[in-house]
Amino acid sequence: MTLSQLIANRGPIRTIGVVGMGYVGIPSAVLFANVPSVHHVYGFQRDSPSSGFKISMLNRGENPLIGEEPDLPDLLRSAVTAGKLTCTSDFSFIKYCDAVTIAIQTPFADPKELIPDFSPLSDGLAIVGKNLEQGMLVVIESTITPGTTQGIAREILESGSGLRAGRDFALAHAPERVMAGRLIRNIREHDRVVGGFDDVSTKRAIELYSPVLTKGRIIPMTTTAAEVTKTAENTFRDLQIAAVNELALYCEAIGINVYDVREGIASLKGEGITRAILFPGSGVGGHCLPKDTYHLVRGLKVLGGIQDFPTETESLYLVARSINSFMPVHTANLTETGLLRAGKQIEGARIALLGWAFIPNTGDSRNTPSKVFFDHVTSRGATVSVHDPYVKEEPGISISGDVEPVLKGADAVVIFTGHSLYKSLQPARCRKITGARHPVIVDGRNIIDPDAFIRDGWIYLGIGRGDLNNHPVID
Ligand code: SAJ
Repeated sequence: MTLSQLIANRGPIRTIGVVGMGYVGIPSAVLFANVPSVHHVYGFQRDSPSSGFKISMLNRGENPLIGEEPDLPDLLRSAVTAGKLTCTSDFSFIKYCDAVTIAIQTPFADPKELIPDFSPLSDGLAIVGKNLEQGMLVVIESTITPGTTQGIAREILESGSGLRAGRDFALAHAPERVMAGRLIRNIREHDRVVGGFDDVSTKRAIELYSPVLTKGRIIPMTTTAAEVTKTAENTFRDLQIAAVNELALYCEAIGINVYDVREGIASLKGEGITRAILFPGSGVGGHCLPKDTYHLVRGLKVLGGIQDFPTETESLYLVARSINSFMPVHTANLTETGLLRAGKQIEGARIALLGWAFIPNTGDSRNTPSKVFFDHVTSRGATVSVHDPYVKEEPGISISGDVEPVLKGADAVVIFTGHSLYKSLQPARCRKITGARHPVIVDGRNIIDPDAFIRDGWIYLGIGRGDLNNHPVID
């Protein structure tokens, strides 16, 4: 019997399994469960010490994710109340599903070696393989190195089940494109790239995702093209950020204001003209950009492609990564310059670090560049106290939710995250709290008014602010 016949015998997708109750899995499961034609959704979650608590929370209709997620709580409650969503650590229920999606993180064990830590995903694939039945659809939503779906993922599923992709079960990659704070909207409104192992797999995956899309449309392609799309779309964003970060360093070196230049460049408009100039900053964090470039570059090795490329030339994408990874160090260099102008050494200096989250007004601190800065200046002998209005805890680092105790006695104040709260910092009041005659302020996100602080006697330095970084100190 062909795969098409096996799928036809199953009929429409009625029972769905989602493996991994995280930022991607939970909104996915909730949206699938709210599709009228879907009978039941199982949210699969290992009962691990760090995440097992989510199972009972979700079954009570409570959202375990931190931060505001519009629409998610209501959709979750209605799905659970209707009895259409069950979370469980019993993965044997996978065999009752018509389709299973896998949304498990693929972090890098060591980016230097370009080796991702596939163990969590491989474990998830192995469990799905063990419970795989003929005619089922398996979709990987995690961000993966190009070549993974048709490569090791397919091998794990086939060896675990004794079945063959494309013959006995459908296989696809439909990368997630969600951002904390707008999970439901992103899934509904972003276009959905769907890469099938073969046309039958693509068709079945389109049937799975179409009902949850509102504005978004399906973009069908092969699994490898889908894997490259996802990793490249984040690589391109990292590249754009690196381009403006290098421009900021250039403007500092020649004493001009990068924001004047940015405004000038952005003014070039018209059909066919694109200058997506982004914003320079103290670094690039998050669960996407710091790692997806390495996934993309590694894809060439996995797929064994021989790329025609200029000799002795490093990948542009890896150069972009090194520029963005340098920005927290540059922020530390600006801090040291400011301290020297205040007659202080970085060794023994007290630094107030404002902002631990990697994006403004959230508690998400994954791969935060603040940590790179913290480690760098601490290794140079500085004492750092950290404030963040949203991030409550970080292993090994104490974070205060109250800004005044962090400012107290500080020789330098460094703004690392563009939290709105920092826009209202009052120069005179903050300087009084520091107790320093000419405290240093380094603005990593262009969020404060430099003149107000300079007029009050602060030593100001800002990323890209070559026009101000040597300003006279006002007594
Ligand atoms: N950043 C800059 N300058 C910028 C933009 C961002 O320094 O102009 C820094 C941020 O401070 C942060 C990091 O880059 O530390 C990442 O910021 P982000 O806005 O890219 O946030 P992410 O990592 O959550 O990116 C997500 C990605 N979405 C998905 O993977 C589905 C990314 O593809 C999106 O482009 C991005 O959201 C978005 O556009 O909002």
